Amino acid sequence: MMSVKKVFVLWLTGLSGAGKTTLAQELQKQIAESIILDGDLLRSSLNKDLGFTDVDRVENIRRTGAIAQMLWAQEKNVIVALISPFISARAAVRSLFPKGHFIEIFVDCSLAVCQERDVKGLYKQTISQFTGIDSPYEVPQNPELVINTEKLSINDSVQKIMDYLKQKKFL
Ligand code: ADX
Repeated sequence: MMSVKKVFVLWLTGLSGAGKTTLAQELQKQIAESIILDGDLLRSSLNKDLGFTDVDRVENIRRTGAIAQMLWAQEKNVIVALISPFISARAAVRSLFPKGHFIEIFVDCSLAVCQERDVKGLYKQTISQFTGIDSPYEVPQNPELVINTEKLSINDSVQKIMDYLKQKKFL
């Protein structure tokens, strides 16, 4: 029988400003052998050639999923912080992993609060094809976890994810 790896992918999806990067960085401090794949960073390097059309976003998600798969196959825990707005593109990435190892986490925060936080000052600009404004965000229908960052502190959010990983015997 093929041995089942004890490593996992945490796929954080949600609007810009929902808290994906912050959560990823806090999780990384607590999870050994973990690597972050962050949308903003990838877009400044590997995915520099991509924009924000639907087609480009699907390609962005596909590439990020491919790297995640490669790292996971080499026994790394992968923490992905990517808007990844499309259900079908996320499902395609999920299909690269054995059941249970791809953990989709909806980082839930209303557009109003993301706009109010406006961490990167992007909402106050008028950027076309912006997720949640004039580009769709498809809410996960059946994610492993929902983390509502309007209601939970960063610590409590991280704890909820760590508890899930312990419950599933990953940690
Ligand atoms: S994704 O939709 O293709 O998954 P990704 O997570 O890589 O997006 O990149 C999102 C980041 O790009 C945002 O956090 C923001 O900093 C920046 N950005 C620039 N333009 C847009 C836009 N039109 N929509 C969303 N994010 C944008």
